Amino acid sequence: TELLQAPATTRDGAWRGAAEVLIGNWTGTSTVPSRSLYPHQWSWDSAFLAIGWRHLSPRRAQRELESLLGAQWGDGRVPHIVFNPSVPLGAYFPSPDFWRSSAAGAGRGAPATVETSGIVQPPVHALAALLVHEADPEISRRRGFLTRLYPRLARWHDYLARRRDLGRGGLAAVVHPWEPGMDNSPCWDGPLARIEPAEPGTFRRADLDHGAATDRPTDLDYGRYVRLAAEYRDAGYDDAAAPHGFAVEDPNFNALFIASEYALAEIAAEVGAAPAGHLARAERLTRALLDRLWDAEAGVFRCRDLHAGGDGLIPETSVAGLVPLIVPGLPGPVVDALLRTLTGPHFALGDRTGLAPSYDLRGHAFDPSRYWRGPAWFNINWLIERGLRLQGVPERADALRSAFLRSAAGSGYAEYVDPLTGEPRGARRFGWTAALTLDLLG
Ligand code: 9WN
Repeated sequence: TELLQAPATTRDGAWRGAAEVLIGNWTGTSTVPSRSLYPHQWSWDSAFLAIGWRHLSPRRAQRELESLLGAQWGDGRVPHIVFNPSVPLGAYFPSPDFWRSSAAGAGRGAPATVETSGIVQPPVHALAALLVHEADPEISRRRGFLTRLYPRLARWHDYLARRRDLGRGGLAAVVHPWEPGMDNSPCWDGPLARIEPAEPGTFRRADLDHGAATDRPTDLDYGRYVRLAAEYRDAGYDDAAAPHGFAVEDPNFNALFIASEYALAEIAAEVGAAPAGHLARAERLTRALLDRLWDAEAGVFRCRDLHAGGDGLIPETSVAGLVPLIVPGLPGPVVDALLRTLTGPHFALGDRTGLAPSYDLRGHAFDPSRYWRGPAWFNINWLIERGLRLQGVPERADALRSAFLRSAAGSGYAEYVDPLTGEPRGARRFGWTAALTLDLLG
């Protein structure tokens, strides 16, 4: 019964549609992003899914995060995919026989009984855990939810801080384009150009069985993704030993790290641990984000290529550079500049669909249908909505919330939409689109 307590309002249609998607994508211990395209458990998807589930079933929301954190490696990393053993190997590429986590990752403490990938995704989990707890503190306390999760979340953040500060400037670096979650962002074109693609005949893309080739990354991108992942695997997923031909500091990844570190401080206080270390780390990360990635002239945070010469700042304007709006305590001029960029000609928030595109509308690589090279994504728009509230512009947040709800329900809970026309793209009945709809409906 807990599952179907719909609010008795005219918003029922959207609420029911979104609830049906979550229920349909639930496997018993977690939720697939899509039954067709992504039939396993993904890391940052799970965090967003839990944020939605808390409105339907706080228990399932907790299970979602517990099952993900249950596949954590001994070194603290939370893998970007946890594979469902009952799904055929050919349903998704790269499959467990590519990653070989239990064997190749044994030295890093990969689980022996569940197969996972060996890379990570943005750390949204502590933020999600706190929001799930707040939805029903009583069930959460009774189940010892935060008490059990806190040490795992703390080790996850320690992994990022200790093993992934490859630039030695205080931020966490990503070592594969799948890690920031924006696979084919134009930001990676420069760093990826140095990577020799894997031979085309050596792997088979399963994504093209379900998705239109023009909406997905290219074969050349995939060749490079495969090469980088294989090299990391062949180094035993050891961050100190791997060649890391791709190493980038991403503002979206690090902004989420900061927001989650603040959440971890609150979680620590709830479970009787010390919050001070988490607060101090969140402040240090914020200073590093400003020092290393802020481009005052452009009014946006940039990605930094750790293998490039000069300052390494990548001259592409991605929505990743606006997500730091979710970071508390940014200097006023930085917030003002971010708001100007968001509403100006490059992102035009409020125009057309009302959603923020994933990449500069005027950028040379802008493509309204190809994945992270232009389309509007719902998780990112949810983060920006949250950022607008945090930064004290509730009218803008309200408008974005309405645009989100209209597009999400109107697109059949699409994975992403054309930011100019609102046309649905990618998978339908997509997990986080539905989950975050529930969250915005409240
Ligand atoms: C690779 C599951 C994931 C999201 C990512 C999105 C996409 C995978 C893919 O799907 O990536 O991890 O096969 O394209 O880019 O953000 O977590 O929804």
